[in-house]
Amino acid sequence: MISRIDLRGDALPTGGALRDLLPRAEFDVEAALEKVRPICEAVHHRGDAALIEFAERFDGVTLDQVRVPASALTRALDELDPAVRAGLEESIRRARIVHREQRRTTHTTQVVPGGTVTEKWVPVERVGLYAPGGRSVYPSSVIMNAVPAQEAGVESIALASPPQKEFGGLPHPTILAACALLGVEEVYAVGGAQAVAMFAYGTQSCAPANMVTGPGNIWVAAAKRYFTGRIGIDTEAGPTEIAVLADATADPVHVAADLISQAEHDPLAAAVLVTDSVELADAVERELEPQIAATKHVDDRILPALRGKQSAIVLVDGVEEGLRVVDAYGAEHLEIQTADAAAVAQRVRNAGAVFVGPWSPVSLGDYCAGSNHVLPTGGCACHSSGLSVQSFLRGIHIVDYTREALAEVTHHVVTLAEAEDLPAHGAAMKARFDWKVPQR
Ligand code: HSO
Ligand code: ZN
Repeated sequence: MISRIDLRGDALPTGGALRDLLPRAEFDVEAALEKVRPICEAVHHRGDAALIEFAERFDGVTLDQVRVPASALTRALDELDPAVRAGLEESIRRARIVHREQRRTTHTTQVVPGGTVTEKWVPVERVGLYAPGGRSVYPSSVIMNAVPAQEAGVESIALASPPQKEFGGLPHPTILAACALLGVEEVYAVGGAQAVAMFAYGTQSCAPANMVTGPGNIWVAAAKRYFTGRIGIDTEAGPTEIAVLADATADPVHVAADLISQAEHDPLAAAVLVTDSVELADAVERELEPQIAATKHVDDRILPALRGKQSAIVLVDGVEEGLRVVDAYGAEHLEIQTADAAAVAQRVRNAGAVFVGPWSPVSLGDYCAGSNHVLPTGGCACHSSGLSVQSFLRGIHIVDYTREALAEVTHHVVTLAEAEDLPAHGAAMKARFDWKVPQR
């Protein structure tokens, strides 16, 4: 069902060599780039008309406008199952508690007497959020994108989600209801790469955005890469990953359930168990079968995900070695199911988010922990963080020196400018002091 990689015995290799021994899905965004280029160009040149054409071609719906009317949002909220509404409200409430505390305050540093640098945190002006349709209709992801943008103070937030044939060309009603709960009023029935292009270029009905975030399929990821440099993006979201670092104290029922929970997302999803206990590995494998038999999405997602080369049980000599393995892997989600899990979790360097002990499963983080579930995948956790208020802020340095403070440092600037063969830089300093370097 799930392959084993035995790293016991010999000393573990380091760095890239260790990473090469670990499983990972291929997610070739580069190959998709060629296909999204004409889509992006069409949106650039023909705006809404191109979006309407793509809705016909890719989503099988005929739209006369891409903007979703306010009445559709209100209706979706009115018709939302009250229990789902309560769950979404609790998810929003907890996410707000955490993200509100991520706000940054302006800070002024006095570098020298009369010389200050202030770092001012300014939200991005306009953000486009993407919510996928089809297999992954996740109102929870609308929350995870909108809440940090709102708490950062982003003034203009728009959302795009694919038009759905069965809902008369509107995005999925739970996506619309989530928007209504969050107060996101500007919504477009546009999916895929064309949604990213709409936000990047702007069209007749949608103003351009400075940034696009939100998960999507490979076409959305490719479009984000296409526009990198022109607009801001979150990290490219690849298939979901869960790694579990467990020892003999872990409960195999929990471990199996958690591996299956993320395998449920996608046939390319990765589930990796790293353990020093063969007994636990065997018990988890035994446990997978009945649990899978009792769930949904088995043949299309869970089995291909667990059998795929991206998933494995990795056997190691001890928790110490396990830590090195999970650090080399850099999982999107990492669960620590060991004795003294909190202490082990403190030592993790590379992971999108860490879930400590038996009572903090990834599913909690997906919906209601207060943490964000938009996290780096594909090993990007080694250099990037998940979505946060910080993602939507820019820190602007405000430099303010007096005449005296400038005079005092001019000789250094002039010398450095000359060393770089940039005499005009030095001249811009001397111009303020009768074209001389002030005496100290
Ligand atoms: N685990 C997914 C997010 C998600 N789970 C949405 C359920 N709904 C990627 O972090
Ligand atoms: Zn999930």
